[in-house]
Amino acid sequence: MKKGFFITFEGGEGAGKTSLIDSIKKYLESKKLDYIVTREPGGTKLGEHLREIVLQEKNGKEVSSNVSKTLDPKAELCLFLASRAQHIKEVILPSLEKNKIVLCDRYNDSSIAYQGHARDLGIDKVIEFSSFIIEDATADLTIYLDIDPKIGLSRVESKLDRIESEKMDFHQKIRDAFHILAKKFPKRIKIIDATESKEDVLKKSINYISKLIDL
Ligand code: Z5A
Repeated sequence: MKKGFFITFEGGEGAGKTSLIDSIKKYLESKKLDYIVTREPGGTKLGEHLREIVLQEKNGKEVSSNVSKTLDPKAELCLFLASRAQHIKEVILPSLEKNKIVLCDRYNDSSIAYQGHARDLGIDKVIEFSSFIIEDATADLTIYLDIDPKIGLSRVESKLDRIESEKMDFHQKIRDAFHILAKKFPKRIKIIDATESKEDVLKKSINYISKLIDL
C-alpha cells in the first residue's frame, strides 16, 4: 500500500531535470523530509546495465558494444520497461511504503514520448502496454521542464549519447509528445518553462510540490 509521494521529472535533453532534482533534494533536507533520488533507465543493478545498453555510454563515456546500434524500437521499449519493472519492485514501491518522497529523473512519460511518439510505436499503444508494467505505480506529480530542443541540446552538446544524437526532428517530436501528455493528464503533469532561471524553476516546482505535500 502506497503511503509516500511519487514525483517524476520529465523533459527533453538539457532541460535541467538533474539540476532541479538536486535543488529540491536540498530543500527537502532543510525541511527534514525523508526522500530518495533515483532515475530511469537505472535505479537498480539491472537498470544500470540496461542503461549502458540503450544509451551506449557508461559514466559519460561511450561503450564499445554495438548491441544498440541497430536496436529495434520495440526492443528498445522493452529494455526501458524491464528497467522500470525492476525499479518499481526494488526501489519505488518499498520507498513509498516507508513514507518517503521519491524523486525520479524520468519515468513512464519518457517511454511514451520517446518510444511511443518519436520512434512511432504509438502513444496510446505504449500507454496501454506499459500499464501492465506499472500497474498502480503512477506518479502523484510530474514536473515537465519544457524547452526548445535547440536550446536544451546546446546545454549538453559536449556529451551526447545514442538517443541525444538523434536528429532535431526527433527531439521536436519528443517535445510535442510531452505537450500531448500534459493535455491528457493535466492534474498530474505540470509544465514549467525551462528557460527561466534555475531559481525560478525551483520556486515553481516547490509551489507544485507544496500542493501535494505539507512542506
Ligand atoms: N529514455 C527513453 O527513451 N525512454 C524511457 O523510457 C526513458 C528514457 C526512461 C536518458 O538519458 C535517455 O533515455 C533520454 C531519454 C531516454 N534521452 N536521451 N539521451 P539521461 O538520463 O542520461 O539524460 P537526460 O535525462 O536527457 O538528461 P540531460 O540531457 O543530462 O539533461 P537534464 O538532466 O535535464 O539537465 P541538467 O543536467 O540538469 O542540465 C543540463 C545543463 O543545463 C547543465 O549545465 C545545467 O547547469 C544547465 N541548466 C539547468 N537548468 C538551467 C536553467 N534553468 N538555465 C540555464 N541553464 C540550466
